[in-house]
Amino acid sequence: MKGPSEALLVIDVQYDFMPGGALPVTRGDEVVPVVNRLMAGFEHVVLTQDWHPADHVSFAANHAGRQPFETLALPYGEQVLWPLHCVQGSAGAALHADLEVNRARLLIRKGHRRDIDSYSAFVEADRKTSTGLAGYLRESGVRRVWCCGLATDYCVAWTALDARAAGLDAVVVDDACRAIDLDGSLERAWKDMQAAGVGRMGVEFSCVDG
Ligand code: VGL
Ligand code: ZN
Repeated sequence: MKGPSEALLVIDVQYDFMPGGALPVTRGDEVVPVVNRLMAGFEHVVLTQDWHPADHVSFAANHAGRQPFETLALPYGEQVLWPLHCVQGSAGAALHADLEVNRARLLIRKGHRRDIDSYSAFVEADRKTSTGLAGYLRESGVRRVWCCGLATDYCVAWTALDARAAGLDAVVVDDACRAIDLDGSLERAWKDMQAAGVGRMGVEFSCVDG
């Protein structure tokens, strides 16, 4: 069992990211049993939930003439425009029913401000607004986070990079994630994570005690 200085961050295991969802991640459903198995090895589990208002700035439908997967220049930088997804309270925003949510101590909802997207569980896309997660983990004595869930190249990668920026050790459990992979985004994400000192591990090794 991983002890009090380690936390598992389970990112966005929600129906809209599953096959058939609004922003489907290929084979995204396959992570559910893997994540459950990982969770069993951690006393400290944190979940995140992408949680947007219907008029959110990241939705292509809220910008006249714009299509999903185009990019748009916003005051805080370039934003990918997404299909409507994870709207607060919708069925698609719900966490997967088979995910063992009762193991979690904390659930962080992100992307809830209309004008700012948030891939990262730590800092929103303006790179200024904090979710409070770094402070929570610090006050809880956590020094290393293990990241899994959806999607590898967006919310998982940004979370792992921000964990490093917050002074935490970070590991991504590769086979407990699936990617969107838009225009080479997956390869870029791994390069950035490697450069930032994010570890990459398989679930078998991650389940080994210590
Ligand atoms: C995500 C795109 C938009 C994710 C969330 O969870 O990776 N990606 N919102
Ligand atoms: Zn989103």
